[in-house]
Amino acid sequence: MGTAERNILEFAYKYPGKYMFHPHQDYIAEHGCMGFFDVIAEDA
Ligand SMILES: [Cu+2]
Repeated sequence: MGTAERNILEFAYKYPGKYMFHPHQDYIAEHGCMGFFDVIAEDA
């Protein structure tokens, strides 16, 4: 995605946990841009 672009993504993880994501554009990656998905177990 480009700067200021927005999208809706739907996906599932097999296991709960903390999953890091980050951009691959050098300038912002080198400045520490990153986030985490906090994945919780789905109620049965
Ligand atoms: Cu990467």
